[in-house]
Amino acid sequence: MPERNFRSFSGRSFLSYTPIRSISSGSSKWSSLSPSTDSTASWPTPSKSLKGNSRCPRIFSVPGFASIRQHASPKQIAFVLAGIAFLLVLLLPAHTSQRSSIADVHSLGGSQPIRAYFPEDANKKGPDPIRWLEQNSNNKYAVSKGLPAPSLGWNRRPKAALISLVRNSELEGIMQSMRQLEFRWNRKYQYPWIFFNDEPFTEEFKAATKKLTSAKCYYEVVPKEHWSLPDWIDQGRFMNSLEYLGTIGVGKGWLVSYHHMCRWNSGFFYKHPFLKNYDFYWRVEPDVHYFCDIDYDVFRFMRDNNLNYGFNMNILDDARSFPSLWTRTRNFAATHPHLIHPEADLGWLLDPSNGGEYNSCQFFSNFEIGSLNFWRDEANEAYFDWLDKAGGFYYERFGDAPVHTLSVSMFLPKREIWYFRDIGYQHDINHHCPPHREGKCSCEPTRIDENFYRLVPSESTQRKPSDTCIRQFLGGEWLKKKEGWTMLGEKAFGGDGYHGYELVGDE
Ligand SMILES: Nc1nc2c(ncn2[C@@H]2O[C@H](COP(=O)(O)OP(=O)(O)OP(=O)(O)O)[C@@H](O)[C@H]2O)c(=O)[nH]1
Ligand SMILES: [Mg+2]
Repeated sequence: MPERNFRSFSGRSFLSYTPIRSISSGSSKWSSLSPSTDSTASWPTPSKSLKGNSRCPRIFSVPGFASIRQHASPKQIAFVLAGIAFLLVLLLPAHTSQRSSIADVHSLGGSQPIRAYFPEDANKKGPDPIRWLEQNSNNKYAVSKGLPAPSLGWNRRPKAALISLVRNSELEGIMQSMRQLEFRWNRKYQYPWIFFNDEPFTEEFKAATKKLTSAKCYYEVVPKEHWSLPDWIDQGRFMNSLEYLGTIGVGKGWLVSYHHMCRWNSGFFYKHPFLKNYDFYWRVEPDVHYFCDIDYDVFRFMRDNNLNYGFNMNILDDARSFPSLWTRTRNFAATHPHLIHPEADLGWLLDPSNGGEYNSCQFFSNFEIGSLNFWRDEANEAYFDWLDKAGGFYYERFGDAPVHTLSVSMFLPKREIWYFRDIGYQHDINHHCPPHREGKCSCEPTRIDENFYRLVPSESTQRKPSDTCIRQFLGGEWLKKKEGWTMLGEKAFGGDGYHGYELVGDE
């Protein structure tokens, strides 16, 4: 029996001050720094220095410095002091929360982070994200007004940004998303916003978005070669598929721009030259909602815990948009076994009741917090190229959500994927609201299985897997059914067949 993969928080405050230790200036430590040449001739005597000689600052009159002064020139001492100051800057924690007016107690309350089940020994490897949350969900790294967090040193801020692909015409929508994310999180952390567009942003767009944040905003145009039909695509065949996807009603599949967008989000956004020096991103779409206060630095969380991908909804996609995706992925895996991560777990994406085919589960990628370096890695690049050369972004409607999901699952171990259950979020008809975050969210908590098949049209004959996507991903106890329950029995009484679980998800 696997252990439960979640832990509860106690109600105590995790706020802790780290006193800065004083640095010893004992002469014995300094003697090794003494210069071999005698430079005392150009240096004032101790008696003079005590009287405050202008060439000898008062600090040097501290006992112990006298002997240093005899052996070191002012230049050398200044050099050493500058070195110490530099080290102090590096070692100082890069946060200013204690001076901030923001609540300084950890605020997860009864909220329980859930980790996917993976073997116990893998669990022991590396850092513990749950402990990290216990210690840092008090706005610890919040940036105080007028005091930007230092970006040097071991504790430096991650190079990270909020990124959004958006049209000029979606200004109202992106303003709505920004207002909520700024209020819930970024006003405290002030990560920059980077907006991308396939054409230049208007002055109106720039002025209106800048007004909503005190963080920096950047406006970037997508290079033409990242947003146009590649030369290996047969235009006639593409036009036919647009018509076909339109006829059968696959979401926006008839729009040329939609195909460019899915391809860009799958394999190009992380190649944009402006992102070259960034390591992490949070993807934001227009017209989405963020319901809950987020009281920790999500980018530090990702970095400090070696996490490479974060999601908050894991749901079924409409399988008609990618008929050949699984066959092509399977062929890729078979021909590139060396690129598959040794601890990768694709099991949760395969449907045993359907010959081990892809079950169409996907991380709903309009919400994504991830590592740019993961996408830039050789394995993902080879996979994207494989799909791209096959034309799947144009002859079908390969979405960035299933493509990202398959990539993440092939090239990362599960312990590097994080379920941001605590971040309440809505994209159109799908919404997620965490339980037990009383006073922190403006939404009604949802079931863990809430959005499972909402993207699949009700008339669709698409086969649904026997367990919901999020439970297949989490595994372990999340799959256990109540004794005596059967799917058929539940359906006979009008249920949808997904209410037999022992763990309801509001624990
Ligand atoms: N600049 C630009 N952005 C686009 C274009 N097409 C889509 N986007 C952006 O890409 C993201 C996804 O596009 P959506 O049309 O919302 O696609 P979706 O989320 O699958 O569809 P909905 O469920 O209708 O929201 C959004 O941030 C859009 O603003 C385009 O042609 N140009
Ligand atoms: Mg959208």
